Amino acid sequence: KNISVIGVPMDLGQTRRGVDMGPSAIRYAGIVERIERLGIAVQDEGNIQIGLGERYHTDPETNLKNLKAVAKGNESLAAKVDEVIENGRFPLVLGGDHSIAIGTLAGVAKHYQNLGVIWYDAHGDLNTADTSPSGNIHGMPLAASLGLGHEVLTSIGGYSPKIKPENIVIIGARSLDEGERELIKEKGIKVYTMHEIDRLGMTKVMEETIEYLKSKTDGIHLSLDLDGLDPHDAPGVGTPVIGGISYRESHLAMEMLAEAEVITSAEFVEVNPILDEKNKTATVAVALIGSLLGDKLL
Ligand code: DIR
Ligand code: MN
Ligand code: MN
Ligand code: MN
Repeated sequence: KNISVIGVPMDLGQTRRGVDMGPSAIRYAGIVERIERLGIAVQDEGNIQIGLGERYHTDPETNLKNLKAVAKGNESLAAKVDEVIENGRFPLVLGGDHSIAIGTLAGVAKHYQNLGVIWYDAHGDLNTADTSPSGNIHGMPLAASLGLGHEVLTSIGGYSPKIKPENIVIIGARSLDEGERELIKEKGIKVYTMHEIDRLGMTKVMEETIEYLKSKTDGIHLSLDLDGLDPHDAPGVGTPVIGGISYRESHLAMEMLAEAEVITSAEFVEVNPILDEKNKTATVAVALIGSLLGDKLL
């Protein structure tokens, strides 16, 4: 399938500067060339425009940071992703902070009855304005896509909800807020924490994940937050958490998804070259995308 790369220089979903340069860093690390080397046709669609307005504005009523600007960027992204899929192409979205998953999913989910989502992340991203300790919208995209939280976020793309709790698998969780834990239990969301990854091994985790989603979904979106990986392998992220998934395990996960031929859209987020070591994290992102798209040594 032909791939469209969409850059989203969004940094307003959190407060650390530099993650808006994530798409540039991933391009610099050779994403387009990597995909071309696989013999796959790829088009770089450029970046979604993200406004500078309202930077550092906290809504006094809801405690949400930069709500309007985050919502506006996500509306543009949703429209672009929708157009790409409409044209029969595979959207590969490059962040930017994880708040952009709201727009990506808004553009993707309207094309599916039962979209599955693999959320590869140290965090649950299941906060709402009421439960968030930070007010940062990058901690809320999975909740917003479930239809939970501020209406400005849940209504992006003009419909809600985008996804169902039983079609989600979270992989790599090791930092969850109280409200997120309650929501996971209440909705019965499937989560492989680092504990399960250690105990079962990544092979079993991915076999189970694919088995769990494959039968009941008509497409699967991969939302990969680079902080799902251990900071040793992916140091260029805004909210690193020790004890994460290794580079090797992540490669294996991507290769198993490629073999199963189940992924219909993907995004790689939270690459922050300012916090990185010689663009290591963007380079890891490119390598993982290569494996996800079927790269094999032999
Ligand atoms: C935290 C951090 N749970 C929050 N979330 C992050 O602010 O809601 N998500 N870093 O990727
Ligand atoms: Mn995240
Ligand atoms: Mn995260
Ligand atoms: Mn490999």
